Amino acid sequence: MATAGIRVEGQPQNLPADHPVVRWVDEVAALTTPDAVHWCDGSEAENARLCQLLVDAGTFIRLNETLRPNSFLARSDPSDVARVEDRTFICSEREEDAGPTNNWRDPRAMRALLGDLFKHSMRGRTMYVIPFSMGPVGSPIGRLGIEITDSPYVVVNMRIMTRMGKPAMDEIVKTGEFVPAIHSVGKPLAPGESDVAWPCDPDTKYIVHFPETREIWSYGSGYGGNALLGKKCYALRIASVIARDEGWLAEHMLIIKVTAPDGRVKHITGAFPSACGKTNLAMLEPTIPGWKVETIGDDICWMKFGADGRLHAINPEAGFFGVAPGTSMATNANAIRTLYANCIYTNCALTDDGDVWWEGLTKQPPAHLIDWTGKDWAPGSDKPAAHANARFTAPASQDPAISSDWEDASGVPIDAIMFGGRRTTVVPLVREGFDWEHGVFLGSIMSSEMTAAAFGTIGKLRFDPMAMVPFCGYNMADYWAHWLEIGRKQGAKLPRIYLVNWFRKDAEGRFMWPGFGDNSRVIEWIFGRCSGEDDAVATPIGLLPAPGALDTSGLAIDDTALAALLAVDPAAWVREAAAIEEHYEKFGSKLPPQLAARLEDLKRGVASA
Ligand code: SAT
Ligand code: MN
Repeated sequence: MATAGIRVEGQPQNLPADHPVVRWVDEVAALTTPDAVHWCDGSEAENARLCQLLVDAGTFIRLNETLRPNSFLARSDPSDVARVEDRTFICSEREEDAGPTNNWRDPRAMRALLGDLFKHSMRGRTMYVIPFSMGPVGSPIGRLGIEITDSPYVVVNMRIMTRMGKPAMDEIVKTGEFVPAIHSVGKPLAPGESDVAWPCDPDTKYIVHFPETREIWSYGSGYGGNALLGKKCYALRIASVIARDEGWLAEHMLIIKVTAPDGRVKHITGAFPSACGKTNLAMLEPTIPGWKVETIGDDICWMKFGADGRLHAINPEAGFFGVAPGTSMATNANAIRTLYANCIYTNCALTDDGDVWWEGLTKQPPAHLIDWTGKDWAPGSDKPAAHANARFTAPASQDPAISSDWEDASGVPIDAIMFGGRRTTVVPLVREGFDWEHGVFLGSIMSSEMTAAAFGTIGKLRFDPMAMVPFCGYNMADYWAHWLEIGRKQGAKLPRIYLVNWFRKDAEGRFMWPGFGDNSRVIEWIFGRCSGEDDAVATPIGLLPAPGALDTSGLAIDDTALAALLAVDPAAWVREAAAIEEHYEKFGSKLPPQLAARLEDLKRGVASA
């Protein structure tokens, strides 16, 4: 190795010294100057050793072995609690290839800046080399990566979230293909300097993507998608670019398998912005008798055409990095059951008997807790005990609702795609696109109302097309063009596309639709449509359930509310169309003409309705 003097552990025997992986690891070590390099094999023994190391360092608290076997709680630095979208960069050669929804920096300038930031950034630490596979190892839809990190917390999380270790490295040696991802918490240690429990750089963070060379560099944060680089950075931002170039789709979608009472099966994906209950929907327990929903994925979906002309999907991840607050036996029993053991909790509260707690887990909070900042907490406190973005990292295999085909290497054939925003007005409970192109139009106009007073724009629409605004690695308008291109593939048997909205409110501000398990009623209608049922009515905004088509038996919902959930108010849609036009204007001449034409159709349709 060029990095003479550095202790090296676990370098794979089958890796020739001149292999590109070895050269790259040497280069990164020469730049970041760690004390040691550890090549991860993903074994139980390695994991146990790292978890103990994290306990000894004060990063992890081992939870009660009876209540939560082999589980740990971490508390982050209060400045490092979520993804940092304003510090996320797409450094394409040309600015127009990043587009108006991404932060762009010149790649040369960014490389120079990163070179300075990463210089000696791992001093005093161990540099871990994490080989991983997104998707089952060897899957024709999956892909390989290597994350280099100075955070053992990242290693043990990556082991849950991806297929990490020796089998992935063997595949990398065999194929020579991998996306390189470099991560540093940005807190080098001077000789003799003692570490903190959650090292990070509170002032400087960079989450950087080079789409042309398919590289990821992340500096300054140890949290979630900033640091677990297989997730948003690779599986969405870089993979969306690869997918564009290769003719497939990398999407921010859950994947479910739905089984009807008569045994017929359909697979459905769903794209929803953050905080719309994606994990809940992925683990849904239907309220309509005889129906079954099983989980394939809760966050990311990679879809490729199979020989049958259909889109086949895999979940590239192996775990759930779910929002803990609000998760309970009432809202998501399967998630709670998934958490019985072998999980990592971050920024949850700690109970006196060594268990975790978060707002919503139980109706009554415990009488005493240690909150996510490590301070005593009692009910009535003006601050929540768990951080609002507290997370669990849980193996997907522990989900009792996991589908038997969730690791099918060739993917599951997709019948329907759902898009959904969070709209209290105007947008109906569900509608179907007239065709693929109109479905892409529906995805491109997905929006939510801004609720945070901090934005000073309550009620203003925020458009989040396909729930991909924070995750598309290239120009969003080119991404729409790619979706349209997918629809033109010769011999394609395309999924139907839906736009759903669980969040309508009445004049009193009450939710009009019960949501959760009752969303199975909408899924049942979609299932029927995909089986050729003719129970929709055409409106200017799409195909809506015909009267009586939605099964509401046993639901306490009156006819007026149901009618309102499925109504099209022309005046409101004229205003909506104006907002869509403004949203589209950001993309200038890149906007695909097909989408502009669909907007004109909508305007014409609602004007004469
Ligand atoms: O932190 S993650 O990017 O993994 C989750 C999220 O913010 O959506
Ligand atoms: Mn997500």
